[in-house]
Amino acid sequence: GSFHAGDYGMLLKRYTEGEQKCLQRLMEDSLRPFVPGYHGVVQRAEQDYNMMDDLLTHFNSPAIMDCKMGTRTYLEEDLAKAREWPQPRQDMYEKMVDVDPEAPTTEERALQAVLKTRYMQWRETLSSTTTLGFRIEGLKKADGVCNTDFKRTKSREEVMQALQDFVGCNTLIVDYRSLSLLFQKGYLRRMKDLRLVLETSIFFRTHEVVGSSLLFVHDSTGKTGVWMIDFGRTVSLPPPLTLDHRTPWIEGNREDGYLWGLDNLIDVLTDMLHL
Ligand code: 4IP
Ligand code: MN
Repeated sequence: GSFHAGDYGMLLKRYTEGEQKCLQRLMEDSLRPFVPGYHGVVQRAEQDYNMMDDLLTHFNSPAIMDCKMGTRTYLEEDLAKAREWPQPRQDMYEKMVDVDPEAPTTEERALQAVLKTRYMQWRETLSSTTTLGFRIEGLKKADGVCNTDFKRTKSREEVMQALQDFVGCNTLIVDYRSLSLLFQKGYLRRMKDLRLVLETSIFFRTHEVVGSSLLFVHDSTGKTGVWMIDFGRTVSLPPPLTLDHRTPWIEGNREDGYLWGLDNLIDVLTDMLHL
């Protein structure tokens, strides 16, 4: 994404006002322990950046996984814009045919372009976003090997296999099973803590949270962490509207399926413990 190395322990992300607003509000919310600390705007070479804590600083050669949360990855306002002023995208058409040449409709093929909302919907149904309310976007193992080849990781079994591979990867040093169990238990504890806070957070209740990820980090010392990141597509709701983040989405209700996805992720990881 748009991350750049900052000063030690800090991370700079290309400035957007929307993300700044979210980070500022989150610093005042009960969710604060679950998001990177926000330190304001800095300028580098004429470009503004939001400065936040680099969550990896206190880990040693960490393994990292990014899970995009929710059943919907575009905003309701994007749908409205796409209807009013459709802007077909060639680059997204190309990304689509690279994965599945059969995916475009006849009309899209003629245009050699697709709408962004259509591209996002296609990615949602190809992956586990629609069926489980989250998807694995990418991961990096302790040895530095990256895998972003999860576009078609969809079934519960495929997701479980990828998660198993992720928690089982830091295994060169100590006993394989016990360490990977430690990671799973650490992740489960933290996700359950997060769920409790999400269920009462004022920020969460009053925002449509779309395209946001959970960042999972562990290292060979047995340490684990989970944080909410990426609020570039998180928008506040017009009062008095609130969301429960579990009710299925129908256009107009703004629901994003975030908590339903977290429930499912916790379920999958819990099942893994009992295998
Ligand atoms: C990407 O598609 C992701 O959805 C990006 O979201 C999104 O960035 C890109 O939109 C889109 O092309 P692939 O992952 O299939 O490549 P994220 O940043 O959450 O990864 P936005 O800008 O929506 O955040 P464009 O419009 O930037 O191309
Ligand atoms: Mn983005």
